[in-house]
Amino acid sequence: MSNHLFDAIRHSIPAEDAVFIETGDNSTWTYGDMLQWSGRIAGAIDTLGIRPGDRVAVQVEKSPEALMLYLACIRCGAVYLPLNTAYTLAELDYFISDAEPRLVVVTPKAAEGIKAIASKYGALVETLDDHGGGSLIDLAKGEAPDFVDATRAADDLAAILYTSGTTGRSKGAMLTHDNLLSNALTLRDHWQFTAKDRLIHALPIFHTHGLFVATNVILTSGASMFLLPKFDPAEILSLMPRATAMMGVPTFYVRLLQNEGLTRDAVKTMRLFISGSAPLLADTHRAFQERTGQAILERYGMTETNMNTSNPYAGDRIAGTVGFPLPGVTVRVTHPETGVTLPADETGMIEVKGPNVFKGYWRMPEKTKAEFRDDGFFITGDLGKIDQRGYVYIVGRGKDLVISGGYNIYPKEVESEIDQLSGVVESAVIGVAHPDFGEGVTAIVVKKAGSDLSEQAILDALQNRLARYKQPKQIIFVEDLPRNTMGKVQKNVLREQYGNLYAISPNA
Ligand code: MLC
Ligand code: AMP
Repeated sequence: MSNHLFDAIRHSIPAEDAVFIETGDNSTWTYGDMLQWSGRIAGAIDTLGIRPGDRVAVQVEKSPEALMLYLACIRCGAVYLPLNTAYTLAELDYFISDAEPRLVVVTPKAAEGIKAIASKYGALVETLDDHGGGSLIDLAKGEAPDFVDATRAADDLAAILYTSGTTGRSKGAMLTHDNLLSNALTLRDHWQFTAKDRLIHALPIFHTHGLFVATNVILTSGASMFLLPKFDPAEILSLMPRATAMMGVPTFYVRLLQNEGLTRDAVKTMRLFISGSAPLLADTHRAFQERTGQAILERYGMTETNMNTSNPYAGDRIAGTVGFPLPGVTVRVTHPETGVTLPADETGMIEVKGPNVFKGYWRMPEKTKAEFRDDGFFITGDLGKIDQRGYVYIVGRGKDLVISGGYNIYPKEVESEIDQLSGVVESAVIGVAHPDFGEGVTAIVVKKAGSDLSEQAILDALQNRLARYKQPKQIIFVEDLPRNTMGKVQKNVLREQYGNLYAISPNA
């Protein structure tokens, strides 16, 4: 009997009284607490009748208990399905209808709205609040701490994470126990994490970065982390003298640089700053190194593949590159149409193969097939090149995607919502360079003749339809959208035209 991922986590525990989590308000969770509470919650889930392979959808605030719920799902064999706390009810309806979870765990304030949706699909609803209370925890308190883990093989599903689709609705990326474990072990070794490390964890825990990269690396190292509810530069700077590492999106580094407290002295216990999820500007990399003496280590990954490449731990961390393929991962650059592998320094489609690559999209065999080559390589949709030394560069995107503060937004989804409004002929949503978020979602809208639709009216209409981070930072009205001879909207022309909309500050 073995549980592929959780057995490895157990095996990495240095001692039951070793610290796993410290929160901003100084409460401490040991590894023994982790075993007990993930066990009790696993027991509660099991008592509710959830069986291995059933999905458990979770939309809760970040807390130690929320991480225990993730681990509980792994232990009882349920498939963990985390959802962004910013999603509106309209967005949640789709995820619940598509994934058909047996159980949905939400905050008490969201419970009423969710119950109406969950009942349509026969799902149970339990709650977990921001302070570690709620109906699920009440059930867990009545359970024994020594849950017997469900047997799960390497290829069994551990999680489904939804990623937005370039066309139509979001797709659920199916991640197996071994996708998560193999990547965590590779990263642990590559970045030299040990039980002595203490990570600053200020990322959300509903995405690959905060949930798998950060949490699983800490668990498989037997290390500890400061689990912070959100990114707050002052709090992070005050914790830094007790920490050794931080993982963040580029916006973290841009905002830290705006703080005078970021000095060489402030980071003297820190051995590693990691950035990913969006491009880190070479200027930010240089400014950070000048200020702190430390070179940010940039890596590249995605929901479907976990982490693919990383700059070296020892060796040149080159600004503007995402480093080398990780051990066990093969990366190639191909001609986007023919699939033929291109020589060094030529730009094409980045393709990836390895134990990190997901099993496919949930109930979408055709979409899965379309994104894999016959020899098993996954087509990432990112355009890049590999130089003579083997460093990988991401130079653009073959997919129409905006990345804002590390969150992905598919323009098509925003355009569909805007185009439905009366008074709108059509719209084009683009990402425009933004000093804080990297890219700012921007909508270019053509109104019907005589319509008095305003920017505010459009934003108001989107309020309950789209998560806040997907909503345009600016809306621009135009007479026509630029089109090529095939009639396709030329987004590159729009990106150029509005490139200076959010003036970039010199140190951004
Ligand atoms: C918040 N807002 C955003 C936003 N985050 N708008 C656009 N893009 C974002 N990312 C909105 C808020 O709703 C608010 O709206 C306004 O912007 C300002 O909010 P804020 O208080 O400044 O935002 P904050 O809470 O500080 O969040 C910013 C952030 C956060 C960058 C810290 O977005 C974040 O933690 N991002 C990390 C995302 C992440 O983990 N990505 C990993 C994906 S996995 P208003 O108007 O109401 O005030 C992946 C694979 C891989 O990509 O390789 O890792
Ligand atoms: P997601 O679907 O949220 O997992 O986002 C994955 C996408 O984020 C990738 O396909 C890339 O486009 C982008 N990404 C992740 N890391 C980096 C990076 N270091 N540099 C540039 N883009 C990145």
